[in-house]
Amino acid sequence: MPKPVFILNGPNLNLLGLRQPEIYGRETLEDVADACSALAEELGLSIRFHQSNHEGALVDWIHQARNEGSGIIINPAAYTHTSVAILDALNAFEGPVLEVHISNVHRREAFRHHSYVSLRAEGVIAGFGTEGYQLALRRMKTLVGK
Ligand code: CA2
Repeated sequence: MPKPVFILNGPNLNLLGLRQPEIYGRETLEDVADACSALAEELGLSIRFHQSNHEGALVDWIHQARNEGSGIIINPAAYTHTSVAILDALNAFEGPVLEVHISNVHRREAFRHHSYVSLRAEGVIAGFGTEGYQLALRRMKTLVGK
């Protein structure tokens, strides 16, 4: 089995399913983690699923993935649009990076249309709801699972 895929989630995603269901749906982050674990098992992958409201914690997990991870799936949430620190950390990671957004950021405010992380990501999924995480995991299997 390859090294685990790190699935990283940024600020406020701990509120998933509890607020703004019209934008982010009714599934909780725990539901998303469970669905990812089940799919990972089916695909013969392992995952490490994390969420933090703190930029530095996300940077630390990306550093950890440099030795311990095969790929990174990241929903950086609001840090998508602001964080050079997360981009720099991802640039120091050698494996594939996939960016996920639950909502279609391009249909929303102009400040959500730019992503620092997209400068590094092999692919971006936006607007597929929480199903986007599973689509990203299937793509990650293609990229790391051979
Ligand atoms: O669509 C996405 O996944 C986003 O990354 C979510 C971020 C937003 O800043 C990005 O522009 C797009 C916001 C995450 C906040 O999540 C909440 C979930 C439920 C209730 C409140 C916030």
